[in-house]
Amino acid sequence: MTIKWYPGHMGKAHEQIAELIRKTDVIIEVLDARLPASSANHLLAELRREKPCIKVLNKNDLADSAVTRAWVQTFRKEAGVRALPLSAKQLREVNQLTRLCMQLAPTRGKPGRPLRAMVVGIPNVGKSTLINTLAGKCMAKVGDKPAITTCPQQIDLRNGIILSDTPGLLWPDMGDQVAAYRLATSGAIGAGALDYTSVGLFAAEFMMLRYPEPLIHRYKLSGDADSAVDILEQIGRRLGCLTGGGEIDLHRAAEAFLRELRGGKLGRVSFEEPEQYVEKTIER
Ligand SMILES: Nc1nc2c(ncn2[C@@H]2O[C@H](COP(=O)(O)OP(=O)(O)OP(=O)(O)O)[C@@H](O)[C@H]2O)c(=O)[nH]1
Ligand SMILES: [Mg+2]
Repeated sequence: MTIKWYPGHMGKAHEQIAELIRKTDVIIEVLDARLPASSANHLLAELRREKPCIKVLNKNDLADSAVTRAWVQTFRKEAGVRALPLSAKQLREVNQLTRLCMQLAPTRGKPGRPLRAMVVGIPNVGKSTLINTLAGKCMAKVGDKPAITTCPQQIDLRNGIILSDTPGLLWPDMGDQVAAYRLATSGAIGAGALDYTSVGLFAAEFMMLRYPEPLIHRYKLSGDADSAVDILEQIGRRLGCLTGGGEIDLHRAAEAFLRELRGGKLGRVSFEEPEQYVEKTIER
């Protein structure tokens, strides 16, 4: 099934971000550390132009640390870009952002000349969580599903920095369906726009190829699981996802499996690596 999700508030958010960006000194683009290429929004890259940018690789607690290190090296080669892996709930890690913002806009952050930073990124990536950690209190609404924030909000950190929280933004045409499936696996796409079974099969196949040990270990998979359907069926059996008639309910199995994968129950996982990104860019 083709994944496409661009609810009405996103078109409006795109216009609002375009307007706000003109008065912004530093852009904090929040990426998902597990899929830094697929979670990068080309619409935001176009809006950003030459503005200094910090690429935050968030949810780093869930990502494969060796792969994150490779991504950081890749992003550091981009002009005007700083890359910072972190977990938005960890104050010590998040505090590095304040210092980086000041470095990137040294004439700002003074009385009468606040530094204006805008936090942008795809839905459910942790933008509002990051802002709440920086603010030291719950200023922005947070939730474990996409499209929690639906209009921009300004938050004065009272340290010379004014932050804008913005709604998660995707793009109308999801031509790259591998990227769309990675986004869906991570939880960035609204549940109503998803066929859970297809996404669960995609994720099961990926895990079997890239991280087979935690998958086999957690669900005690038998050796005859040689297709994605077999794997998801075995997972469904283990997790007790059965229909009234005792058959395996693949939809429920996919939902339960994705919940576990997203919650880190299968260990730290990255869905893409920089070499794949470079190859893909060259192909285009
Ligand atoms: N494990 C982990 N979870 C995180 C992290 N940051 C945020 N989350 C969780 O991700 C979910 C989404 O967080 P939000 O801050 O609402 O995300 P958002 O980017 O503001 O989402 P929208 O407003 O919908 O665009 C919440 O359940 C957070 O607790 C992180 O670094 N690690
Ligand atoms: Mg939000």
